[in-house]
Amino acid sequence: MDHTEAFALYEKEALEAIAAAADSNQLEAVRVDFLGKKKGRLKDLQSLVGKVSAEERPVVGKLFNEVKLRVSATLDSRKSGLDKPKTALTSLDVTLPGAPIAFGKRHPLSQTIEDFKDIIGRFGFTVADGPEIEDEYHNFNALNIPNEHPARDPLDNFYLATAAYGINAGDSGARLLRSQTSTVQIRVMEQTRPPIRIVSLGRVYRPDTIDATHSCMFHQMEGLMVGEGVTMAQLKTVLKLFAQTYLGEDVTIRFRPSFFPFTEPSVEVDMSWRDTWLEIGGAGMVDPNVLRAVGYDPDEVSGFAFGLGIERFCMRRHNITDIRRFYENDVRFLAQF
Ligand code: FA5
Repeated sequence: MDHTEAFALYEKEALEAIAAAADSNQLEAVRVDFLGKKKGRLKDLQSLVGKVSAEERPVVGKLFNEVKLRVSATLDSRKSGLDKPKTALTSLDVTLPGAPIAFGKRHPLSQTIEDFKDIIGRFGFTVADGPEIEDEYHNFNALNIPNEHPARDPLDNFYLATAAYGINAGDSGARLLRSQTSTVQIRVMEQTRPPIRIVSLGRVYRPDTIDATHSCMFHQMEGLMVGEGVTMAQLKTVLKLFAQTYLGEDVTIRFRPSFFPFTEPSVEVDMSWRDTWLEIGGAGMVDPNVLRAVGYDPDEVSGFAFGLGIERFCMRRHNITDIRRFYENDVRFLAQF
């Protein structure tokens, strides 16, 4: 047997023996046998190196070292495997007292959404849902926002590359991330006859400049009530009572005349906070054009609608002065709620 064959045989047998060792005692015996320095198989192998010619010796010596290293590395890794504690199942002592586990918490915005559903549910509103990727008809046209309206400007919206959404031939419409939850008003009215009393809570997207009260993704609660004789006085009552229930009796709500294409008359709603006012939503009486677009007769039914910024309510309730805290995922912040 020449030295190449001897090295190969040694390595093969060593690796087999390492794999076959059932415990660390057996593995130690394998180590002594194959890697022991004083006597054993490694010594025999080393003597082969001494027998080759002076020219061959450097090459054969290198081979010897490589084989030795591979065997000892395999042995070390097997040893650390055997040293590991047994699996949790076999070592679990069920009689030991339990260790306290820190429970996770819902995100403050998720908590607010649940609170909103609970409060507004007591006013008789049920929850409806709608897609975050919208077509232009539901985000604009049906809401009385015509083609030339500045709100449709691509710079003020997140339009999507339509090819990515597999738009069918014949459907040339653009798609965008909805800029308001008012889209759900239309989707609900298309499917339902009055009376209607729904809310829809979810994310909306706008390329707004980010600051302490603005984000490019935020949450709104849309509300819609349609039926015979629905009035602006009811709208104001619902919003005032809702805000006071969530924020406390001390909050003052103010209504400012405003304009939305899909309501007439329209108002902006502000809440008192930190000696000033912060806008919390828009609202108004559903525009007759919107009622007609979904096949309702504005002479028979009227309605009110509102869209509230969920972040801003949550900020006031918990005295959070920067909206960006909600999205930073800092557990030190989140764990407080
Ligand atoms: C609207 O989005 C209308 N759809 C509301 C509406 C619904 C009017 C139904 C009439 C009838 P507005 O753009 O004002 O309106 O947004 C409503 C609320 O969302 C704001 O008052 C504010 O509380 C919140 N909001 C708006 N932009 C941001 C933003 N960038 N970051 C955080 N909150 C925002």
